[in-house]
Amino acid sequence: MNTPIPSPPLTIRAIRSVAVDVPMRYPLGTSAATLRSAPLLLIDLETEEGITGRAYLFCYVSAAAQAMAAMLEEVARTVKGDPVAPVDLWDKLSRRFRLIGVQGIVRMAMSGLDVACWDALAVAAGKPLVSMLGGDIGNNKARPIPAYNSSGLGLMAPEAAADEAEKLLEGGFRAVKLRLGYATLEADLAAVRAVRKRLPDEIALMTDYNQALSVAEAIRRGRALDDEGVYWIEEPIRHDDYLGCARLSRELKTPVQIGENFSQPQAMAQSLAANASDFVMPDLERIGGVTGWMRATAMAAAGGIEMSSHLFPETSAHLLAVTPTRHWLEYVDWANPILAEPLRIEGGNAIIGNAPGSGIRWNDDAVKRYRMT
Ligand code: SMN
Ligand code: MG
Repeated sequence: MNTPIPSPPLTIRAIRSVAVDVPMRYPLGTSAATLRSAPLLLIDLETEEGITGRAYLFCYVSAAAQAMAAMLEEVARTVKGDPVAPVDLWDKLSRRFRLIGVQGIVRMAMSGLDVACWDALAVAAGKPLVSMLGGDIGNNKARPIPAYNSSGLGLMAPEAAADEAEKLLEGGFRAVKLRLGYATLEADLAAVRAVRKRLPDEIALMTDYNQALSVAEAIRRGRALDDEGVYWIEEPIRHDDYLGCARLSRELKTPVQIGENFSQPQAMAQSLAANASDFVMPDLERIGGVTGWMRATAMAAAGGIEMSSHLFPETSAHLLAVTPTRHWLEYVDWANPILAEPLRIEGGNAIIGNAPGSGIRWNDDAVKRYRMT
């Protein structure tokens, strides 16, 4: 009989964070704001045992990075000396932050800790994160993780969008996402038609309104898009108007996609109960890290609803590999400059490496270069 060698439990010593602002290759105009750089908060979870867990948060606006770092310091004070047990830590922190509310940047800081904890556990076990969660890398050949390139295709002139769409297919992608929400339906149609015309028919074209429309306008524009070869219409209206989304899902032929704004799995439960969308796409830092994602996968699987990821392609690839109803990985190259080894895409699919953990390690020179002052 083999005698198992117990690995020591990990204990939280400190959480360090560094804010960086990484220029984007393609500026991203959305119906809400234009992003020219990606403000990221890089997290190192240090343990007494010498193992480090890593994660990053997407801050959306650079001013938020400081606030998120401050929240993370409060998280660190709350969990210092605790075992690296992410489910228990989520519980403890939910209690600690009940008065301010586990939402907004509070829940983002908690998610950052959660992702770093899971990374540390996997690194300590010497296994890729997917294996820690009960999956097998080998299976990804039999059932790949298709990725769409979302690194660009903001609001811009139709022919410029078509040019950029072609560039985004480099590297073998078979799907891209176009941002919509121009001033008029005609302008939306012009962008979709220019891109669709330039792309081979078998390339999927997702679209994203970033909550720009009223319900009535979304029905009008959605009907017009129904015959334009669009794969999904994302966040056409306010993200939390589940009844409105349900009406759109019923009335439009094109699938409605929502989920990046689900705040913890509870929001996704409410959305599913309302039949708000055809597909879901939770976001790692809003759903509650790896712990929240795994709870969300159970609901999607029980409801038989296809589940994609939002941002964070490196960790999300591991998570989709253990998501029974896995659909598309959203690929963005925004963190690539500060990563020692960016996520690989081959033949349009995400490739999970054999490195222990999520595979996130920093390119220290680039971190120095892009550090916020
Ligand atoms: C998005 C995400 C993050 C920043 C800008 C735009 C968009 C998406 O909603 O789903 O990619
Ligand atoms: Mg979106």
